[in-house]
Amino acid sequence: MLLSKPIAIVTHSRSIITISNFIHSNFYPLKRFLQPSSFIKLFLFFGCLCHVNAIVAQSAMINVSSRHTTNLNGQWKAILDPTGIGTWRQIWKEAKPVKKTDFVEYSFEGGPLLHVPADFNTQLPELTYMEGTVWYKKTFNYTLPKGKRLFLHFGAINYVADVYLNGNLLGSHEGGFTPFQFEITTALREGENTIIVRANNQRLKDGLPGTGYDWFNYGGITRDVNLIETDHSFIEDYFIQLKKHSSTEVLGWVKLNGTKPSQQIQVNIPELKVNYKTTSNAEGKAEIKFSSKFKLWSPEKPVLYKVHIQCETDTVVDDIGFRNIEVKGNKIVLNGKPIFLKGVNIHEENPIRAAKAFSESDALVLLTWAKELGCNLVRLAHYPHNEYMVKLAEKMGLMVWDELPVYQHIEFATPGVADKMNLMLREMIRRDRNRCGVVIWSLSNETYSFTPNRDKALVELSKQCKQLDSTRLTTMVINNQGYTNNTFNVTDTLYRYVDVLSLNEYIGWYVPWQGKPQDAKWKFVCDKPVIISEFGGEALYGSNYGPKDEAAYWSEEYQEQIYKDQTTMFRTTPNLSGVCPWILFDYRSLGRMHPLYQNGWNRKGLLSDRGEKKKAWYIMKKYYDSISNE
Ligand code: GCB
Repeated sequence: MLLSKPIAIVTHSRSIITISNFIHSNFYPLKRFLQPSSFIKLFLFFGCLCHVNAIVAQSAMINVSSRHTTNLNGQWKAILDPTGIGTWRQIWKEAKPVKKTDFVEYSFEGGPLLHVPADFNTQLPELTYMEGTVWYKKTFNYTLPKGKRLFLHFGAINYVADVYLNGNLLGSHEGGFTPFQFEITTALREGENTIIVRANNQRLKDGLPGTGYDWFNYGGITRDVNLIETDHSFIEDYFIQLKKHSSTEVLGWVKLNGTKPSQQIQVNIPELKVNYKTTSNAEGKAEIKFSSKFKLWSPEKPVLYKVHIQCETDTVVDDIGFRNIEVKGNKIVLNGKPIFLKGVNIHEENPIRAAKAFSESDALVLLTWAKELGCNLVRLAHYPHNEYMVKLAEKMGLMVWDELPVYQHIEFATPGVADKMNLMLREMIRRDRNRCGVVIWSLSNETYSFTPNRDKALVELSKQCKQLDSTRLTTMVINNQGYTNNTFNVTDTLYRYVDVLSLNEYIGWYVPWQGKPQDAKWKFVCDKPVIISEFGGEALYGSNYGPKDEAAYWSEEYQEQIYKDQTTMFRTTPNLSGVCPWILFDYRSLGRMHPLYQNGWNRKGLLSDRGEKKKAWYIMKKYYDSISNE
């Protein structure tokens, strides 16, 4: 028999695992005569055609910091695998020589150590430009009390992760910016346990994002790793926010997971003397409905309450704020008052370290500058940032724009892509829906109407988003408006399906002005609030190499003029409800190759990579200071 075990042929490159097992066990004589390189080609070939029926990771439980956790951050052992051959070698088995004539061509012992969480690229020179596989290993001891359950939770791994425990595949996860977990209650061993992770940040044509994007592709286990111990039944998820349009009524739910789904549930807010009681049903779900006199959260007064969510077998505590965000006519309204969103775009990068941002202190660096600029909103572009960012922004009085990595040329018509979008949407909303600071779900950035199936896929996504959470505003960012004779023609059909029209325009940088900024005219496809979600241009801090009115010298004055013109032009934009300059800091992007001015950095920052303020910073700050939301 050729087939010693069934091959699951589905649709993913992880088929490599099964195919390699298959060849290993069935064509051993043939294998001996083939060079490893031929094998890699063979596996990659099969990999393109099909995939392993990988066990998909579970949706992560929320509010990890309030749980009984054992943190697995720190040094992990690593094997660098730029060619991807580690899958064929089945590194997760950690084979050891048995006979005198045996040898094994890999080992975690004696190899490099990598810090977790962090990107791998900035930890070793040979990983600087790596877009491929790194294998990580961590051992831990754990004694699980009888009747308890244990989960292995990852904040995020970019981009595909296969996770093994004690030599067995727990499952896989695709998507670089959202959490996932595996229950390991039964797979856990007494004594030492070994986690091995294959973290692969190769770009995928059918990935989210796809193959082309203007930021650094930081790979690895980029966010916290935790073991979470729970009772047999625990609070898996909850949604505790104000009912849409109300400033007093909470409408939400609690969801239990476990063998005792039906339990007494309590939600207490001691400061408000709220003590709400209910019972969960046979599916573990309970509706939460109560009223109180909340001090509403706002950028000026970012009030958060300690909310205790309890069932008979679990308690979690969360800092939750209450506010109402809505659209009334063509205005964005917070707690009943129109508000102008003074935003700034931020990438998840600490420019000072020139590395992926992952910690609360990184978040503090970025958000402190946003506050100093006078912002009340941060657009966390172009993917869900780490939870520290979202939580700290909320605490600091910054509204948050959360975004999916549905960026530019996504293959909307490729089978599987819509499912990936849907999964990432669920993962993002699940993690952040109790953060009142989050006011906008942004579903995409700069997609193109000519891409097959785009409208169908994104309209469906926006429906799913509203089903998951109808309390926040939705947007999809577009940059394909016409601009001729100093007139903007904003027509994209997707605008019909969002609460807020967001558009990116780079007049003065990629597109020259066609008239005076103060004379710009606008035509809109529909009457809704408008956010100019990106504008700007590049400047190298301190650049004074050439004429100040020529773009090719990256001068601060040239960028400053763009900001002067843009802030003048904003006065002409009907329904303008907010703006977001691109971008707070210079950030790493390998497509930015000018050796004198860019050197691998997108220089559109208002701040240099070392935090120096460029001239444009002061124009933007003055503009924000001139707008009162009182
Ligand atoms: C855009 C993109 C953003 C880019 C920016 C730029 O329109 O949305 O991701 O980085 O332009 O710098 O060109």
